[in-house]
Amino acid sequence: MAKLQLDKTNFFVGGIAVLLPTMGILAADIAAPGSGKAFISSLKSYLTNEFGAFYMWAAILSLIFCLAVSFSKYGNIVLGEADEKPEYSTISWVAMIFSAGIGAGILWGGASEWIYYMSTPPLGLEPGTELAKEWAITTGMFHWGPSAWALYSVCSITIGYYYYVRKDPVLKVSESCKGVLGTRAKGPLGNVVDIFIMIGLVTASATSLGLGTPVVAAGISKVLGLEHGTAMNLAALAIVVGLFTISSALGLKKGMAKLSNFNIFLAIGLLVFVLFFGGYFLTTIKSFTTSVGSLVTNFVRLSTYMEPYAENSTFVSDWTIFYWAWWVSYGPFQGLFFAKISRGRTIREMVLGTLLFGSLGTAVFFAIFGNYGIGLLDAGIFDAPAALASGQTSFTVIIDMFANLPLGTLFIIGLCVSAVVFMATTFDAASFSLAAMTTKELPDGADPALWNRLVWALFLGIIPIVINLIGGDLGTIQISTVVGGLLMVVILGIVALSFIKELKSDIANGVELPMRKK
Ligand code: NM2
Repeated sequence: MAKLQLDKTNFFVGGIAVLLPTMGILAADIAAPGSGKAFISSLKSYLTNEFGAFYMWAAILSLIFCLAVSFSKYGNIVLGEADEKPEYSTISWVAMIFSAGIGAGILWGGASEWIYYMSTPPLGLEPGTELAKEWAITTGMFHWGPSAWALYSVCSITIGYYYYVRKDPVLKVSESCKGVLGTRAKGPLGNVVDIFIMIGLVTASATSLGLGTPVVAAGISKVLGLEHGTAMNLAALAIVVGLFTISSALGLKKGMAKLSNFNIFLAIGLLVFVLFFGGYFLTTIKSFTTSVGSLVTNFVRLSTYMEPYAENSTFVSDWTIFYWAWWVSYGPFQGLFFAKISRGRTIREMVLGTLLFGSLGTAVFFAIFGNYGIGLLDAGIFDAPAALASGQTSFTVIIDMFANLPLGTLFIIGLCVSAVVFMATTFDAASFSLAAMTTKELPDGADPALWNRLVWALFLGIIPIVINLIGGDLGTIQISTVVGGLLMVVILGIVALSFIKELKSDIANGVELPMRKK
């Protein structure tokens, strides 16, 4: 096999773009304790305030784009040959979309977001009321709902088109900007796009790790009766990085894939357990029904809600904007994967399947975990909002909440295992993509160099470590994603336009498109 060449520009500029600001913040914080966190929080309010509408429109337009393409006659374009059957059965396709598309974030979000939403609700609702509870579940479903999955799908449409219709496999996502950038996609402009995408991916993964590791750390602390603090967080991070490093060094790619399949069963097991043994089965079913309905009726309101006259509320910037930034940053990476596994499906099936099944799956987490928490609150067993308000972190609150389950300790161990596996597979896939983007020509099916992947794995760990060292909280974790997402929104626009341009030119040139015959 030909020797792989490092793409030096992407590697060094990308690496420096990730390391320099992170280390700068750490150094400033060491020089003047507290300054790192303060800087981050002012940067976050600046960006979410000045560019908030930009993120909001990115989500709205992505969803419109996905629906318009799906319902147009070009939704019938088959990703493959016109008469091709899907490569994977629908069930395994949905499972793959789900296990790739979400991670440890949903374990944290499903279990804890309702507390924030209920205590500081959107739409000027009175905190803690019946209506606030109802909306707490609905809001979670919204932030992990169709607009979110559309931010992934924009990339999978364009990449799928290049891959299967143009038969021009995209290995670096910058190549999916060819329609707009032309041959420049291979020059310095391509490097800029790649580096933006790399920053997005690093920051998005940093958020997944930054939210996932403390859940594991809090779980271990609870089970072993130790104190949950920075040291424990760093230990949990070390476990995840260690697991990932060993498995990549030993070349356990298959092992990782198996682990990730097993994790889907584990996650379903955790959900089923809480649903049936948590004690709030009926409320959960009713709440699921209510909130799905409420999401449908209020979808436009939530999608455009920016609280322009709110005086003290930071709901939209803390949540909606943060979420869109988080999802969009994962977009190219997920889009590539979704396109690859959708061979033999039409664009319509791929997109609507992702939007529908993705949203339903996440909705189930919010309904089940959220209603367990609300149930405990209403029954006077465990007051999660009060625990959070008293200064406890969301991570220990989640663990204390689940400790009330029958076989609570066992459940917490299961939750931690699931979070560790979710994170290790995120590490594996993200470091793989980052290494692929910093390799010049990577033949289809070849793996980038191991050292390159390990360097990126290390970089992925650095942001969460620094956040821990400067005593970061949820807001600190969110910021890197907000920055990364801003760059990605620009790329997403170019990716969507590229698809339109390529399709138009193919139609004008009379190319026979592989359409599914009815
Ligand atoms: N998204 C889906 O940790 C995770 O769950 C990874 C997060 C972008 C919010 C995905």
